[in-house]
Amino acid sequence: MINLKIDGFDVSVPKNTTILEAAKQLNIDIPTLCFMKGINEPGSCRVCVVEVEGWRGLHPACVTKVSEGIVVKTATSTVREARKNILELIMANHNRECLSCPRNLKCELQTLCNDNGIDTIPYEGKVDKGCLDTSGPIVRDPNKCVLCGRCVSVCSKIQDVSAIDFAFRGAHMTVTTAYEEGLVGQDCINCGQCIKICPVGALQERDDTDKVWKALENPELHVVVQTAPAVRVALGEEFGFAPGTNVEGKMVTALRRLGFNKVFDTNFSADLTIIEEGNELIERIQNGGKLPMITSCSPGWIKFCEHNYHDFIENLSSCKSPQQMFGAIAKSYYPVKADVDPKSMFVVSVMPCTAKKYEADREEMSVDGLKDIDAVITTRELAKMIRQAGIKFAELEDSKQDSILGTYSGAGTIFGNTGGVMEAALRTVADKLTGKSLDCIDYTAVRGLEGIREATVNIADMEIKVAVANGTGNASKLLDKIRAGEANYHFIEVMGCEGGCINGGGQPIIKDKSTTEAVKTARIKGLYNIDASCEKRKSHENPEIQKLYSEYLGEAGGHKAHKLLHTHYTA
Ligand code: HC1
Ligand code: SF4
Repeated sequence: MINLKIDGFDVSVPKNTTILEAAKQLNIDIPTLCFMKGINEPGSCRVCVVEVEGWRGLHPACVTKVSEGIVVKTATSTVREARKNILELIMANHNRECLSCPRNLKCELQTLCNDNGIDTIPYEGKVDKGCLDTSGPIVRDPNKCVLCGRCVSVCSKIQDVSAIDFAFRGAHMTVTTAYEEGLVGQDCINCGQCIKICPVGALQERDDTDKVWKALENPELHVVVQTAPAVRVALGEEFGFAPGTNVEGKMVTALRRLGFNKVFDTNFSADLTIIEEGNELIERIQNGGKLPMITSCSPGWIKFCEHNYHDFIENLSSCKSPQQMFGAIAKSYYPVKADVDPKSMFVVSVMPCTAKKYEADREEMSVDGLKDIDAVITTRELAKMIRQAGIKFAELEDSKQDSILGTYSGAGTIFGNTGGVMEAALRTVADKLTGKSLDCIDYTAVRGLEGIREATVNIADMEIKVAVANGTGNASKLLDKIRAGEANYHFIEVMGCEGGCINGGGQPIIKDKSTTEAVKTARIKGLYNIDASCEKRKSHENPEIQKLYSEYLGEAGGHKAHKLLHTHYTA
């Protein structure tokens, strides 16, 4: 252990610990704009500078390792002056339109400036870094970028995409795409992980709330909404609830108050996905189909596969995602039952995911010329609409989703967690293959936050080998092993974001990034708690799903199901 003193207090930490980490042990929070443990550790912003007695100059705490006996000071007048100066320099080259910035009040730079007494900007010299990139669901504003490099790191190291990088030098340095073209034409998978990690408002999702308001105000339209599994355990964070709190009942009430004709649930169509996907898996296993079958509900993952693992396209399940299945059913079965013209249907999704905006606009995602989904808003955008409508969310009473696309099982709920789609599928596949209703339905081996998890499940005397990957960087590692002949499976679940949809790019911004893992864990627990409390915990036991098949679809994997619920990828 290394012994040192920070701000007059003794602390002992292991060798190779940084001063920043050592200070945390004493509950001293040294500010930084660029540092993200394990992801981005460049020491570039210099906001974390500290003094060390006997050492010349100031030292960035995030990259300076402790040594025996050193005496560190984190808030002397020299340090405070330097920190202020650094922030003033950053602000001199920053678009300071805070009031109209989507990150207003959740901006790390704004907080640092407040905390460090920045009241004027003594320097001039703003350099124009180019236009707003509005080419796709991810909007980039180079004039708000503080060059911390977090987005570059998450995109390359975690997602294995590298759609953005530093370019140019000195005052002209910027984070941009290849040839400075729009993100939409790049390898970008629209996952939005760069938005979540950005300390300022340089990255945000395309705002589709106006589109939804207009539809709600149009008396010619029948506007229905679906909410993804992971939204209900995160939306509350926007209104002061602890991460993981299940605010489903209040969310449904709020959506009714906003004026939606019907409030439905993506959990319903997640159950539907399991019926189709489970059936497809059994068929592939029994009839020598392409294995491993890989889940297809995460649109960031699909785009990643199309760009980088083209040889696995046939492994993808032909099932549309629950978002898209919902839209197809909302514009076919529902209009028949509700006596509504399918052409007057306007289907809105509330998703934790920015890539869902892209998925809804894909050419494949329509039936007979009708788009499955008309507008997608994120959890953050829904919170904004609720605030715009003056709804006091925390005070709302609970209410329940509408029938006939609003009932769900626990299996549909856990889709939002990494491993959840796999577990939901196994619950149904095991019952189908054994012809029994099994009691053992908690497949804990596929739960957790590890990047890749593997298990072998014995069902009806068959050893079914499964794997779960979360974050496209982990998907790369897994698929590379398969390519090299070092691993093989029957069934793989891939989710584009680490942790699954609970950590999607459209979820509430976690302002204190050091709590990210705890927030993810709380949201995951929130969904498993809902699952445990559900009366039905298997997708095939959902009575509304049973009715949909008996009244309308016929057989799982049948002609009608194929037309509405399946697709194929060719890119
Ligand atoms: Fe997801 Fe899915 S789990 S992809 O994360 O399969 O977005 O929550 O809605 O479609 O159900 C997202 C979540 C979501 C789909 C489902
Ligand atoms: Fe990279 Fe995802 Fe951001 Fe695209 S959305 S730039 S893939 S992190």
